[in-house]
Amino acid sequence: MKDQIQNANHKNLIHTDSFDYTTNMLSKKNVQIEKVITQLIDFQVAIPSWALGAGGTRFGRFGYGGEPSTLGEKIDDVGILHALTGSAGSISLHIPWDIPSDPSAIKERAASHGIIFDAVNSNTFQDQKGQRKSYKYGSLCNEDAAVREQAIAHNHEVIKIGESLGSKSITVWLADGSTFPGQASFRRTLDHTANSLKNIYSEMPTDWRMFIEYKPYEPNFYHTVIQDWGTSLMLATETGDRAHTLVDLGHHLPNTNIENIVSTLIYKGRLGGFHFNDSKYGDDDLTVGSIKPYQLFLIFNELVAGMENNTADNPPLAWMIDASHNVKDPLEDLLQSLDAILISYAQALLIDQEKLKNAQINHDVVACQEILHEAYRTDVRPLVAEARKRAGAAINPIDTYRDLKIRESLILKRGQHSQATGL
Ligand code: PSV
Ligand code: MN
Repeated sequence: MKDQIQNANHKNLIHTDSFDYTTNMLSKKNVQIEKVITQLIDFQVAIPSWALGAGGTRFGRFGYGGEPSTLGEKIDDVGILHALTGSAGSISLHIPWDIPSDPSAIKERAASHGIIFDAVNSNTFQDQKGQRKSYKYGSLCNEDAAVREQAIAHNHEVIKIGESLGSKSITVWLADGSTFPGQASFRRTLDHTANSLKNIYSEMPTDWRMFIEYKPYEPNFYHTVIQDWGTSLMLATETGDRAHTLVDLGHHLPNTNIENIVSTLIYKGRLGGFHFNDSKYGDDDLTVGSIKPYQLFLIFNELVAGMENNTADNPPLAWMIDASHNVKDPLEDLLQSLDAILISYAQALLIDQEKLKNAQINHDVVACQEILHEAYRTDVRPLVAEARKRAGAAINPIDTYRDLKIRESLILKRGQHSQATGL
């Protein structure tokens, strides 16, 4: 595949000209282009094992031919994404959807694509076949100690599976909460959750980190135990030094200032990672950058500035895409998301942080806005393409994916009706 990608790159007649133009223009503005390109090459985003098949809504699911039906095939698909972009170098597994039956064989298969294992995700939001206790009324928060113990044991098991693959973190997302007023005690469910998280943490290897994800509603519609970043931060702080808040872009009420949250969490050294997606209304899980690209840019501005002024020693961030839906080829969709992430990151890297700081100190509001727009309105796509090219990946991943007829060959190999595990 590497050779085919290089052949496709040779046929691209526009890239060199547009890269030359961009380099010329940006170097006159004192941008350190080589530094930006290196940062883009180094930026790696994890692909979730559950986004490789067609997603669905609660009303239906429309399959896409050639979906991966085993964990090995999912890893091969991430391999395709990584070969085309150079920036999808890890996979994040959801357990029990993707339990490896032979961890060392799976590890080897991933290594053959240059892929490592990112955070493992536990699942106590669904009941599994043969499960002793039900999570219908919550898991780590449940009033019944036996349910909590089962959910804690599952998280310990997930950590063990992660260890066998070389993962270094666990992401805990809880659906726990209540759907009607009065159904549950806010205080007791929070208390049970705090104790359960501490228990999970106590058995985590010392070089592991725990990411605590928050979400305001869904599947519960009245109250969610970890409803917002404040609750997540409070729990992370109580749980231990290696517990952090995870921000999923779709897990906010409309118009929430997510960039402000990001900045505050880095300021406190407690931002663990990110789930990228986009949304119009709720947790829509749409392609990154498809609805609010300016918001994504503003978030990256805070990430870049925050990590450059990392006074609270925030550890390196874990990046993951958490999006899937019904109407696009899932691999093309992920290619679009990866591109959108790198474009926003590149734009944020162009912001003259020193100039912005001075304008802020001088209360020059117009200049502040102009500085941001100067970066946001720059067409950075040639820089992102150059980073991919230098990483041995495709200048234009989607065109190359289509030219190489990758979906067609996956359908030939796996059939029209193969179905990926997951939601
Ligand atoms: C929940 O909405 C979430 O964002 C969590 O990260 C889950 O693990 C993931 O989606 C998959 O359902
Ligand atoms: Mn998520």
